[in-house]
Amino acid sequence: MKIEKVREIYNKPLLKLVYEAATVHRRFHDSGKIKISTLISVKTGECIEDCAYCAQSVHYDTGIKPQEILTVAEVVEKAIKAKESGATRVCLSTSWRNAEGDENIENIIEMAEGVRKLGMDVCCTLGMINKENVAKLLKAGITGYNHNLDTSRNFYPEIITTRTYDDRLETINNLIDAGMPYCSGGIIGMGESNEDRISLLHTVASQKKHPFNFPVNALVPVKGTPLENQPLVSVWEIVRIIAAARILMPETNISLAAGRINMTEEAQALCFLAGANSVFIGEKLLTTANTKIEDDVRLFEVLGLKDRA
Ligand code: SAM
Ligand code: DTB
Ligand code: SF4
Repeated sequence: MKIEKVREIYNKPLLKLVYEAATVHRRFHDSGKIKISTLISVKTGECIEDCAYCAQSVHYDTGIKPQEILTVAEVVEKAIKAKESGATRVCLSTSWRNAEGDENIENIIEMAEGVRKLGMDVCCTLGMINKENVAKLLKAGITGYNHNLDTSRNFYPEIITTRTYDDRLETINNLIDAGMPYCSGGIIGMGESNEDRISLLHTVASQKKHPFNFPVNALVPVKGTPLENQPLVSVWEIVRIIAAARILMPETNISLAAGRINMTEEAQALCFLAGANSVFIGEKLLTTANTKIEDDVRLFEVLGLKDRA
């Protein structure tokens, strides 16, 4: 796909873009369904990477409490609570640079087994990973792996210096080659330009396989990080990237991931109209606050959105 094509879609008048995206959405998906997931931060903080947006990087003094890896029982307990709130999928997250070491992988597999017994899907996001370990996770019934490209190749070094864009792409390739459904998207509101967002969309949409999920995170500015003073990104920008992604990757699910807490319900509704069909529910995302569970339940009811189990 040519980048000009992505640019042309991205720059359409907003309502025209939303209408086209909504049309594509209805052709490929049941527009009354969303996937409701919960994040469990199974290992928090003291990450050696320097991602400028992240509360968990050891490079910034963000005041979060580091937490060594949770036990299987603790993870299952959190998953039970999430299920009671209406989540049907759990995403296990770790503040690891990469997923390696037999013990660590075994640990995650045991957690996943415990959660699967509750009848929930399990995804994970454990940093960079090789094909061999992906195969182990796949065999254990893990149904997805998140690894975000975050932004464009050009803007990436402004945000992360401890690993390269090609490192990120290599993990995505490992996931594709091992047959693991992968989830990869980005963050907007970090000071990137429209051209950076167009480039991110172009890169993801040009992979040999589209991700099963494209998360759109609106930066949640975290005190102590280099991006703490970034102004909140406008809702129109969030809607625009969702709509463009929906048109470019019609079969991919799109998550309205971080940042819902800073959006009105009407703004979220517009995102669902434009093709977003996945959200995280729960008191917290990983380290930052999320929308209230009861507000979400009510919003989904009002909008006529049911979980796509
Ligand atoms: N350590 C793993 C990794 O980086 O792949 C997994 C966890 S990491 C926190 C997952 C994703 O959360 C990041 O790729 C980023 O897109 C998103 N994220 C982290 N902090 C964020 C923030 N403050 N605002 C918005 N998105 C954020
Ligand atoms: C994704 O793209 N966003 C989620 C999930 N995948 C792992 C994480 C959002 C984290 C928001 C910041 C925090 O709570 O620390
Ligand atoms: Fe570490 Fe992931 Fe945060 Fe980057 S985004 S600092 S890799 S936990």
